[in-house]
Parts: sequence; C-alpha cells; structure tokens
Amino acid sequence: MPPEMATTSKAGADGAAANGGSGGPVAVLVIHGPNLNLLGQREPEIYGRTRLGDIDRALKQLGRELGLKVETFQSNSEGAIVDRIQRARGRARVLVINPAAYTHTSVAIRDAITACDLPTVEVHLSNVYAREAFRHHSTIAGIVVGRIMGFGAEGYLLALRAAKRLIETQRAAAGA
Ligand code: CA2
Repeated sequence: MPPEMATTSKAGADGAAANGGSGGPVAVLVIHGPNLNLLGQREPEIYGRTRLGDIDRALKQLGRELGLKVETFQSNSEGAIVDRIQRARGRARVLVINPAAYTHTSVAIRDAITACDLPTVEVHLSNVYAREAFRHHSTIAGIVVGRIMGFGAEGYLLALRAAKRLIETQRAAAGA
C-alpha cells in the first residue's frame, strides 16, 4: 500500500491509495478550502489559535488510533479542490471537507462530490448560523451525510470519528 496517504499535500498531490478493501487501513480525505492556510495567524477570535498544520497532525494521530489512513489537502483554488475530489473517486472511502467560503457559492464542488459518490462530512470551525446571513446557505448541505460546526478545530476530529462510523457501516452493509 503506497505511503502517500499518510502525507499532507498541497494542490497537485495525487494521494493514490487504499480503500480498505483488503482489510488494511482505509482512506479518509480531508480537504480544507480557501484561506484556511492562515488559521492561527489571523482572526483568532473567530477561528481560534490552532494552525492548520496542528489540525493535520492531530487528524493523522487520531487516524492512526482509529486504524484509518488520513490524507489532508488545502487549496485556495476551487478548481484544485474539484480536481482533488475527482482523484479520490474509488480511492478514499469518506471525504471530510471544510469548503470555507466556497461552501456558500460552489456548485462545482457539490457536483464533484455527487459525481464521485463520496460519503461526505461537512465541517466548519465556526457556527455559521450565528454569523452573517450569506453564510447560512451551503451548496453541499443537501448531499452530505452530516455537518459539524461551531467546535473549532475539534470539529475535524469529531468528523474523523464520524468517518470511522461510516466506514464501519459500509463494511457491515457489505457483509465484510
Ligand atoms: O467556519 C468555518 O469553518 C468557515 O468555513 C470558514 C470560512 C468562512 O468563509 C465560512 O463561512 C465558515 C473562512 C475561512 C477563512 O479562514 C481564515 C483563517 C484565518 C484567518 C482568516 C481566514
């Protein structure tokens, strides 16, 4: 099984790997949208003091504990996010995504998730309903399995635990 799934990538990395069909660790792809690379460096009163690298390290550590291979990816570009979702088709078992500002605008990301048939957990650091009205609409809310928001960086770890449950459910349904 290639080691790539254990690495953090910026735009362009393939992350080819494992979907757990052979009983080994399975793949969860975590995507962070635009400006989340600034986490911990700007607007800590809204987004907290934790840096993105700290979140990615915590996700990989929890992934090891849960027996899940975790790949993380951040991009400020909508097209790069669509490309990364497409590359995960048939490879990742679950997608965890914080599309950031694209949450509120991107039909392209919604279409990519639908086309790739990836069970998806939507994450937001802040409670978007406690903020401006334009943040209340999510283009992906209707196609994701569930949404976690308002718990800061901890929300990603909650999402990974949810991903683990989804994978167990998939396995049970497949009779594995
Ligand atoms: O609460 C969230 O996680 C959001 O997805 C964050 C997005 C925002 O547009 C959504 O409405 C809610 C913004 C991410 C920008 O991240 C920054 C981090 C540090 C400094 C500035 C921006």
